[in-house]
Amino acid sequence: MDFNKDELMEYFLVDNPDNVMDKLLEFNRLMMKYRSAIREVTTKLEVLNDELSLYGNRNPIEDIQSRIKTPVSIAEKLKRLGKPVNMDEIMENLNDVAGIRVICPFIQDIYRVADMLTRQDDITVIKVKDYIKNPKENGYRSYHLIVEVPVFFSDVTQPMRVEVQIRTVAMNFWASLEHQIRYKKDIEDAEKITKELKECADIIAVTDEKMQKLKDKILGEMK
Ligand code: 0O2
Repeated sequence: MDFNKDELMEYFLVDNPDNVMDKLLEFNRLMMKYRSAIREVTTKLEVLNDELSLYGNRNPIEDIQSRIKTPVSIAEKLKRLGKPVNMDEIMENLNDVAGIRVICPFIQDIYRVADMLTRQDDITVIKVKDYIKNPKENGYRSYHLIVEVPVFFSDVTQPMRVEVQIRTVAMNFWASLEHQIRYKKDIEDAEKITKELKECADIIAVTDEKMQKLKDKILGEMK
């Protein structure tokens, strides 16, 4: 991607060349806060995984990945929302600056982990999108939560928002490949490709259901 100087200044939230350093420091501080929020939520998930693995002899969480949105994506999303690009607008309008992806073996694990996380006293649920019960038109399946978690800094306790996407290994397989080849891209023969990707998503969903049933049969529903 090529950016001119004005775009670069805007993307890094610098509104005046005289305060570049101040703005960069402020931006870094905000990103540090989001990274801290990721750590808080990740630790909660790791604790749940450790505890549940003691009872069930298997891990309900296979992997936890996280990322902070890049400055360019932050600025582009604010622009898409018709908002000015500055720090206050980030905190106010963006729910996914801090993102955590939780990969579970089975569909049941997703709801168990989501339920146990959201029942914790210091977690506030801001939004839930169940793209498993209500898949997107293109076949995308995943359970999305926006949560707020208090983070304790030296001088203040701040509620920070984190997007948590929870999905099975199979859903993640589809979403990762679809993201690489299709999501948000203009492509030729889009209709046929969209149909084929949807077919793959549906096959994967049936497989997930079957694997869940096999697991219940062999290990029991509570494990
Ligand atoms: P990236 O590049 O992954 O960061 P909202 O602001 O919550 O009302 P939004 O942001 O559209 O609306 O939320 P939604 O629908 O919950 O989607 C958020 C994220 O889910 C996306 O982030 C993707 O990571 C993922 N996602 C949603 N739909 C699809 C899809 O069809 N395919 C794939 N592969 N991923 C999807 P970003 O920021 O759009 O993208």
